[in-house]
Amino acid sequence: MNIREEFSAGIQNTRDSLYDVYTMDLVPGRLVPGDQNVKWVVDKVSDKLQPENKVWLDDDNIGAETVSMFGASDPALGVENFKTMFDRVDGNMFDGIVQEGNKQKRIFAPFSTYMPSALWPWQRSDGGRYTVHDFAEKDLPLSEDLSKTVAMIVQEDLDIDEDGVADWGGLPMFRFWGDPLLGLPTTVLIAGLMFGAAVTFPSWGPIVARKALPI
Ligand SMILES: [Ca+2]
Repeated sequence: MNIREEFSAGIQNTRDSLYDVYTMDLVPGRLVPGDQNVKWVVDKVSDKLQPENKVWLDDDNIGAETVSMFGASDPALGVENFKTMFDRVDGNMFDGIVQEGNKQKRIFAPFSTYMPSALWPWQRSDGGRYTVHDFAEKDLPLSEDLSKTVAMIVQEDLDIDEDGVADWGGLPMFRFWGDPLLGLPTTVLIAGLMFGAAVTFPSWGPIVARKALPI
């Protein structure tokens, strides 16, 4: 069993244990009347503590869909490139909003929006760019009961695309950490390359400098 399988098995065990506790019968007559369990209590409380409906909205005018690499003969070249896109959105680090009642909260999305396609490791099954908006609507790997409990504890509406299943984008502060999380692999890669270049610089720097400079 490799480390990844061990990790998956550990998570599965934890989830199973949580579910066992969740559905375990309480002792009748002490805390609650009859044969009831934690789930029953949670259902009672959650009915009283329904969080406000939350909706995730992408901004059609700010689009990661437009980040692509064009060949010199591509008719799109000159129509939209990195610079024109930056100009168009005015260097905006946000894309879309989360609507919660009357409140609107902006979604932090610089990596999904600006990272060049060649460096972006995420792709949708239809070949499109997988952004923080796709990630937000991805279902959480939790049972319906556990999702309900988590929603009650964090006081958040977890089902942001309103299909009846809790989503990653419903988790607290996801609008801030979802996009950086997607950008992490590329950030680590670039940081590693820069570190490698820096530590090996003494061996190749002077050679390049001698070749490049007229001295
Ligand atoms: Ca959902």
